[in-house]
Amino acid sequence: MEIKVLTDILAANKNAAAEVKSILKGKKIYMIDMMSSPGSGKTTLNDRLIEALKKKYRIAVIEGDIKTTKDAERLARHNIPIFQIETDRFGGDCHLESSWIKRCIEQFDLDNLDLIIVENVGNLVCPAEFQLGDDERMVVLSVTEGEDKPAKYPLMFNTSGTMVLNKIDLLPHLDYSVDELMDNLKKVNPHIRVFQVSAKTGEGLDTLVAHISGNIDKKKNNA
Ligand SMILES: Nc1nc2c(ncn2[C@@H]2O[C@H](COP(=O)(O)OP(=O)(O)OP(=O)(O)O)[C@@H](O)[C@H]2O)c(=O)[nH]1
Ligand SMILES: [Mg+2]
Repeated sequence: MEIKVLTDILAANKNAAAEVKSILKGKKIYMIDMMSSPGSGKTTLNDRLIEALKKKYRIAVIEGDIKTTKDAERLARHNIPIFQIETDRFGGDCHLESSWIKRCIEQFDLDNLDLIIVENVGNLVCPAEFQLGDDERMVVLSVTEGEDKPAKYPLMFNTSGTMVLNKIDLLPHLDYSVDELMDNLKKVNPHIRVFQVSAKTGEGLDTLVAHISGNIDKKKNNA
């Protein structure tokens, strides 16, 4: 008997990502893969973004964590479709995989959605390697993590189209150089768009909301 071994897990993930992309293209739904280290503020930012965007757009969320449904519970007040993936049930992976995203989106009412926000597992390494079939890879970095992160974790920053620099309300209390961060970032990815925000105070969020709205509209209007 021949025993078959799945040798290329990234290739399998890529295939499922292409299927997700094709489904979302057919339904003209925009999808964001939001990634960051644990605690950079993804759920806090999501809460703000949903609040601002839900007046105009129909939104669903996929939450990725190793364990607990805490983040899904934090967003439950919005009364939108939310899936929580606990990777602990699939071996405790430190990232989401596209086949899981496919299974989630197949259960959403895709004819009544404009935007899907995926909050990936908090990790600055693994999620970068796994494409999900999204339209926008968004890395969130908070100012308490240091200026060197793009240099130390280049894959995350050079495969993302957008970086959100969060917690800027803390800048007056820190010895932190935004210029130094930008230098490190541009060396790794000169084309990345950057938004400086505070998910706590709301500062800078209007520009980010306008950017996302523009992209949702663009996808809707493309035949
Ligand atoms: N001062 C400040 N605190 C923030 C901001 N955004 C988030 N926080 C705080 O940072 C902590 C972590 O925020 P979360 O939103 O849970 O971070 P997360 O990235 O979703 O965390 P994981 O899902 O565990 O990876 C919480 O105590 C938030 O209140 C911000 O803009 N400014
Ligand atoms: Mg979270």
